[in-house]
Amino acid sequence: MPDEEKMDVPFPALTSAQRLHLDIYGYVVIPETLTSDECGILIDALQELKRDLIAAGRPSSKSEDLSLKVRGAGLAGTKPSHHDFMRDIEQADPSFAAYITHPRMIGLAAELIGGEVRMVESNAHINTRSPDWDTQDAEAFRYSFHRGIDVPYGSYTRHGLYHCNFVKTLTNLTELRPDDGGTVVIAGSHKMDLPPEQLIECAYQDRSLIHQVVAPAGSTLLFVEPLIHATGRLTSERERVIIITGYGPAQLPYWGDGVLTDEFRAQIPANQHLLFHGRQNWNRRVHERTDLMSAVDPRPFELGVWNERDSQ
Ligand SMILES: O=C(O)CCC(=O)C(=O)O
Repeated sequence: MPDEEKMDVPFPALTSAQRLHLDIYGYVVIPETLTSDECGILIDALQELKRDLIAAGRPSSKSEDLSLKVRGAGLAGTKPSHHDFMRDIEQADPSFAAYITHPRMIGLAAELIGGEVRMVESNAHINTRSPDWDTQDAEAFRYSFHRGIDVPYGSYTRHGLYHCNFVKTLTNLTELRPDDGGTVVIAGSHKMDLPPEQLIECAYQDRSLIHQVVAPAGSTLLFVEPLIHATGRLTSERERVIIITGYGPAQLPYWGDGVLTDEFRAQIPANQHLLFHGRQNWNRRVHERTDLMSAVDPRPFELGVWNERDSQ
């Protein structure tokens, strides 16, 4: 691929300690990936999208009638809820495309995927506590635990380091204190090729196996999808706002329900073709970290303007 078609992304994107944390637990929280101003821009745009989706009658992201959707996006749940899961948001606001194309996010995903990446889904959640939160028994609470890909198909190890073909960057746009419902994970489950029901049952027997994200606004939860995970239990009066991109190897398909408009397609620069369109080819063009102790590429990157990114 000519250099002008390659984006400038950090490599390695993780410090050695972050990489080790990811390998052991299946996730790591990266601080300060976005500034508070950048979080504010994304929150405003997500709140606007949420208002517009409600005004449009809560269209399903699965609707085949694209005219019902709002700027390409829809909702996972069409009934009024304390938890709005907005799907296929990639075209709904330029700041969402800026998040997807953020070089640090792509670098984080690419390091775990072990080569070129494409966007496979683009989502956001805005949630408050459930109406029955105060009658729930915290000790007996059950999360909606799930994993996005199974362990043997989704993972491989090379140079002693874990890699995965389905990775998410989930950025906390609001501060998450312990009662703010940060994402929960069953730590280390990304390497356990066992029925998820068994792993979940064991985690409820020993809840220290369940780790919850408690982190400032502007931090990113990087995790691999064989890791069993769920939305946490929110009991505070605060609203949680998160934005997520799913990334995969360039030859896997996009699996959201969004359809890029001609207008959006026309704005995709050469160095983002792979990210938005992938490549139909057997060669995934491996680029792996070979040493845990390799120095991180620490360059700062901005949310910026999505289609004005530097090439390599
Ligand atoms: O709401 C959350 O924190 C979890 C999101 C999630 O389950 C996912 O992206 O697969």
